Amino acid sequence: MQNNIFKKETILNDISGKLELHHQFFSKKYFELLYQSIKWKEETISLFGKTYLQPRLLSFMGDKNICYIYSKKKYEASKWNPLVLEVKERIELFTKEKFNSCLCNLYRNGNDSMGMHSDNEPELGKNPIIASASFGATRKFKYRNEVISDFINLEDSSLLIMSGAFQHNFKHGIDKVKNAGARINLTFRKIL
Ligand SMILES: O=C(O)CCC(=O)C(=O)O
Repeated sequence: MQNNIFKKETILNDISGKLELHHQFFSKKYFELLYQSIKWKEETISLFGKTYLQPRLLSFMGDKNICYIYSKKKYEASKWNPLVLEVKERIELFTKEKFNSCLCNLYRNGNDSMGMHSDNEPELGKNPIIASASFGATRKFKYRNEVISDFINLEDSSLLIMSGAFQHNFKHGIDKVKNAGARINLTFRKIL
């Protein structure tokens, strides 16, 4: 049975973008199951002519023939993991939006991170809605523009919805931190 007792927090809701956080949105079962069942991969990233390993493990999945160009690298979607599909369906029921792909990130510990960036690739459309599900250790989600620099804690089983002009006006990322346990983040996207 789904847990429907969750708390909504509106972090940002104006012309610069919308950020909405739902605490305890998912059942607690997911972290371990996703950790075991997703085929996590090390991926490289090219920066200023040099190639580095990304500081986390990844998996990109989605509907047939979906590809995504992210950090100048093309990812072809693998088949949906049934649990990721279950999470997606729960989000779709709630948001009344449809998603066709998911970028899965595994932060193995506090040394893993994600640099500040915007998800503003043209294939996501003008004001994309991105649904971001977090499982496992709490990590700080930093976001900033020229005026605001703030963070929110993304706890286990929470759902963050980024929408409106957020990707055009803000960068976001996850810094390294001391002594964090593993965390999984699933970001559901609609690739046009
Ligand atoms: O791990 C997170 O919460 C951030 C994920 C993210 O920014 C992304 O996948 O683009």
